[in-house]
Amino acid sequence: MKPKLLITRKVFPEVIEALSAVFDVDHNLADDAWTPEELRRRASACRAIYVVASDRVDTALLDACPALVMIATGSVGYNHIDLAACTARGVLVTNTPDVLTEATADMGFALLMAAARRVSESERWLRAGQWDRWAWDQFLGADVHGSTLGVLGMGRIGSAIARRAAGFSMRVIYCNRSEAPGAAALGASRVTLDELLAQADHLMLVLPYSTATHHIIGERELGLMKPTATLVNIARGGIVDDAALAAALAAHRIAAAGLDVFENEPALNPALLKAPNIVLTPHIGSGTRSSRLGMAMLAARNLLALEAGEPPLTPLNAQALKTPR
Ligand code: 8YV
Repeated sequence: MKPKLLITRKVFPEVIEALSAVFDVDHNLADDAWTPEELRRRASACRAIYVVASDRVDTALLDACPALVMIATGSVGYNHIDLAACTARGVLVTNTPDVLTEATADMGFALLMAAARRVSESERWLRAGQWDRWAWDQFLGADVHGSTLGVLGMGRIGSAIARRAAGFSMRVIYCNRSEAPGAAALGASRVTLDELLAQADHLMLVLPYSTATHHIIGERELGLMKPTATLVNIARGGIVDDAALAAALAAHRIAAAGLDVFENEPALNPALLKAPNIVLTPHIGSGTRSSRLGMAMLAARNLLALEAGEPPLTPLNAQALKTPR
């Protein structure tokens, strides 16, 4: 009998095909977002679960799944998973780093350009039929080329953004818990958070979400930014206090924002929808076909490796394999 695998969201057919050769797959073809109760019920007899970032893997789920040995998340972020609880129970967790780095960095730049140059705001105005003449001072934005880019969180995606910034002749500063390897070679210098906020013409958030980074950008931090600055969040909702950001934009305390992630997404703080110069996208940072297929396949290859008795490709808690079950 094949081991049971639950796939919580509809995924590419080639991924299902590869997994079905080894697993008895229960696939959420309807692509409904299950409640935690529904997820627990469906996962209870499973050996492995293939989740996405909107699925919460907590002790209640782990307790409901006595046969569980592995969680593969189709995301690089893993703040939705109680990693310590998984490790304690000997449940291996894998994520999908690297394959989405470049696509997500592209999206960071897309949001930066669109927000700084008021692309969405002016398009909304044009579509509303308000364009009756050209004017010298219409929708003047901020220069991206030659400006100072602040990167909060200089990991793989932050470094990919810094590489792009070189092509725009930008000065790059970053804030990270430690000196980022390779940052100096990219011409990026490390500063404190307050220095980053005060000096950046454009601020890019690329750090993981945790209790330590919850609302790391709030009213105080927005107040330290330049009134001409752009804020871009391609990391996680909750890193920014969305209510404080909407208030800062409405009061022109900063000039613009580009957001791909939100607190409580897919619900949005209604104040963000009313903010003047804001570009909003529905968590599509990694959303190119090659990147999403790469992520989905990497998650699958991790699952297949486990069943083949091979080491996982991208484990988050390899030590779980040693925990007696
Ligand atoms: C995913 C992401 O598309 O990888 C991540 O952490 O945020 C996105 O790239 C999304 O989370 C789907 O699970």
